[in-house]
Amino acid sequence: MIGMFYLVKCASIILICTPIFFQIKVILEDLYVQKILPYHYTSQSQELAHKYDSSRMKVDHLDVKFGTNTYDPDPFSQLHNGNISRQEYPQKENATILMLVRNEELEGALESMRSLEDRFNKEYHYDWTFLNDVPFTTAFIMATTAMASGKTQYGLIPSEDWDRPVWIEDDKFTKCMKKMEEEDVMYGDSVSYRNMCRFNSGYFFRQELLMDYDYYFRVEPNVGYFCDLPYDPFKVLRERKAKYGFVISLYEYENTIPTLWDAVSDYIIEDDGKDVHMDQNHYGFLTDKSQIGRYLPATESNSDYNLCHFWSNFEVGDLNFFRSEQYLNYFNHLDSKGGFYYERWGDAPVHSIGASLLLKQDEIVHFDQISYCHPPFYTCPTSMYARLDQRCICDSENEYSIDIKPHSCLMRWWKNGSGKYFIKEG
Ligand SMILES: Nc1nc2c(ncn2[C@@H]2O[C@H](COP(=O)(O)OP(=O)(O)O)[C@@H](O)[C@H]2O)c(=O)[nH]1
Ligand SMILES: *[C@@H]1O[C@H](CO)[C@@H](O)[C@H](O)[C@H]1NC(C)=O
Ligand SMILES: *[C@@H]1O[C@H](CO)[C@@H](O)[C@H](O)[C@H]1NC(C)=O
Ligand SMILES: *[C@@H]1O[C@H](CO)[C@@H](O)[C@H](O)[C@H]1NC(C)=O
Ligand SMILES: [Mg+2]
Repeated sequence: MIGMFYLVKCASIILICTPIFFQIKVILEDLYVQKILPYHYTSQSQELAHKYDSSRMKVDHLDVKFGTNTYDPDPFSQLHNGNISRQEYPQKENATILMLVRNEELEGALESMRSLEDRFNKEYHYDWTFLNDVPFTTAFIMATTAMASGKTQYGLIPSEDWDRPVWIEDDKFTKCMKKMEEEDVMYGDSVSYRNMCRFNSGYFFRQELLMDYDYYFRVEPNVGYFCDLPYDPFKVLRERKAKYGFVISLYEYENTIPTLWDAVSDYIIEDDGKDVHMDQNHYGFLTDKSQIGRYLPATESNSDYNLCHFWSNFEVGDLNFFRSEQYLNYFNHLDSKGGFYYERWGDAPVHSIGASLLLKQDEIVHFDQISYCHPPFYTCPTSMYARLDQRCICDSENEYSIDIKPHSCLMRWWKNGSGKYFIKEG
């Protein structure tokens, strides 16, 4: 009976990429903690489990890698003599993997890390940078450092880069948020989600820890990579002189951004051709609404914007682009309208519109052979040989495989963006 439930649950979960381990853990906790074992057992073992934390949980042991599971209360004592050097990959780019994450998402963070390490980073040892609006716990730091093949660093986001600015009016904000909640807007009732979106739109690239790098690779907790990466995406950007790379493109929910396009149009008029060069950019990708094959745009929009955006939970980008005066002007213009709070503007449309307006066409790339999953959607190479060659674990014909589904903007990218080509073939 339990086995049956477990199997059914796993089978449905495998389709998307929510870590199976997490599901199992929840089920086990349910069974053992709440239903079978009396409470005092768990509290006793909790106590025991944490008895030696003060000597074990030390951040200064961080350059040590665990080789085995160990019960030694001080597993570092013999190892920690300061000479554990990791092999450097010869052609490493000036880049870091970047995760904004909450302490309570540790397991999801590890799941994502394990996947990216296996599929890519174990060969390269790129640094991992973690950002948080509250201090990371020692447990978080230790576990993520043990999972990383590269250096890890942890940054605390200053309040002025994260929290609601004082010029957002309290009453108006509360009223707008309430309205969005009533209208069932996705994350419409969340203040922290708004902070996160504004941070990702205008502040992540200003964090001190990122000043030392040219490129970043954004990773979220609970994502996965279904195939070996066939190339170093940082190197692809550098060699092509590109500034932004994506894998999935979708239509945005218009009710999160009712006036975003007004703000953008305003910005374009004000810019007056200084930074926005219509003859070289991807304005057509943002505005074309024609039928593609059998498909009209999946969502009707009330402005010229067709709602297409790069799904920004995956991004590989050039930090210098975001740090540029051009992008900052664009961001400041949008920010001044208050839509990050009075509405619920996401960083995905903000990055996508910014990149599409300010970058030249060949400065944005679609990473065609990177198989990526953020529930509920994923991409998977359609070529069987690519799937074998890259040890893929995905089905390109499944309903969640998004590339050529009606709610994907990829076909529109092929038509009105940079066209269709294969990165490996140049
Ligand atoms: N530190 C921190 N990270 C957050 C917060 N809210 C969201 N995030 C991170 O921001 C990213 C996007 O959040 P997520 O919940 O995945 O949103 P979704 O993918 O749009 O459903 C993830 O990397 C989260 O870990 C927050 O309040 N604090
Ligand atoms: C660390 O190991 C390397 C290579 O084995 C050696 O060349 C180096 O001298 C060692 N450094 C220390 C501080 O022991
Ligand atoms: C890496 O990038 C940063 C930011 O652009 C720059 O300051 C630094 O000099 C670069 N490092 C190397 C080794 O090129
Ligand atoms: C999109 O591409 C098609 C085909 O090349 C072209 O006819 C159309 O004008 C483009 N749309 C925009 C808005 O640029
Ligand atoms: Mg997410």
